[in-house]
Amino acid sequence: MTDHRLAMPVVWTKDHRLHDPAGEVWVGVRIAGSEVVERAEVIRAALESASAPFVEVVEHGPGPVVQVHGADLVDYLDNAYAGWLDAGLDRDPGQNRVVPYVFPLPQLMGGRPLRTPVAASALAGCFAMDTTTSIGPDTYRAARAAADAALTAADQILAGAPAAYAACRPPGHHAGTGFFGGSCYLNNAAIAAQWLRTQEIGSVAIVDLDAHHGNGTQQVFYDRPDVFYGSLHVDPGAGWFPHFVGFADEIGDGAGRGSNHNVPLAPGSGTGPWLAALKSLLEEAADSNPAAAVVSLGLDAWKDDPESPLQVEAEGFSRAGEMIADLGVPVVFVQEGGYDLTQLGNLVVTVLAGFEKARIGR
Ligand code: SP5
Ligand code: ZN
Repeated sequence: MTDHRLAMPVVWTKDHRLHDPAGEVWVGVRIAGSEVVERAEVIRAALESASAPFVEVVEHGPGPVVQVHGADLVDYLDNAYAGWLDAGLDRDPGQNRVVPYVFPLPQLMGGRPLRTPVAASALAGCFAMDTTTSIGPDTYRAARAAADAALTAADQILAGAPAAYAACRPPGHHAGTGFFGGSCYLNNAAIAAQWLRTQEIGSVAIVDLDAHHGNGTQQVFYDRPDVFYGSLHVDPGAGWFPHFVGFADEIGDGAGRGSNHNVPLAPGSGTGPWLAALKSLLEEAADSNPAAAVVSLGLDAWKDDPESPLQVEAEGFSRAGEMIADLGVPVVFVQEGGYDLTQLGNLVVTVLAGFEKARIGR
């Protein structure tokens, strides 16, 4: 643990507590799950220990959210739990969270337009990419608070801060324009990046350090040249979430061709290969000539994280912060995954401290 005192503004909200997934349904079984309330609490404790200046969350309303997500997804997230209760599914069969069971796969639909299903149980499958990302009574309010935290951090750099951190929970990078999943509901990093764009800041580079590929962020910006997306993550082709997306040949489409860069890493990869991949991503990000960067700060590449087989050590996270500083542009750090509750807070501070130490004297 570092003794560095953090200077950058940090945004944290107690409203994350409104979202308690109560475990996750994985391979049909409700398991404890890793995306727990305590995650944001250990992060807060570590930021306090590092004397970081806390900034109040500013509500931005739904406007910046629907710049990224379809109104149908946003309405669904807002109303899904009420619809679930109306259908009585909490009493029979006794499921107190929204969990999908049937999915309108493209090959099922045969190109026909999706009809909105009457059953609440079926509606969930129109928006969810997996069964693990349950919706509870106030999940939507917590997700909106997380987006507001990211937006508030973005406002800090617009006001001249060299960097700001948002302790977003639930995380966001798996959620796309019209779907949610992977413990994510609204894509906080994408919402912050798009917000920076609408404030006429010039192009934005998103660098995603989470151990999993940010399939949602990639999808949101896939055909756009004005927002670069780069991610290093455990190889989905080696059997890891999100399984279907995150391969090296996904380079963007149309005008966005060349603005997407994935570096899949073999399970077991440690600090050396992880930093080498980050270096190449940051070089590509710099080539896009960004005016600002958004870092999707997952800490689950940590060697003891229960959700990823990557083996990155603490020094790697410190060095990552330094390398991000070398981009030389303002940075919004947005919290994503990270599930080792004993180290998560320390690792967040390690990255941010690495960044600040490298920026001293600039
Ligand atoms: C934000 C983020 O890091 N999302 C990652 C979600 C990955 N979820 C995959 C679910 C796999 C179930 N995990 C079982 C772990 C047993 N140790
Ligand atoms: Zn992750």
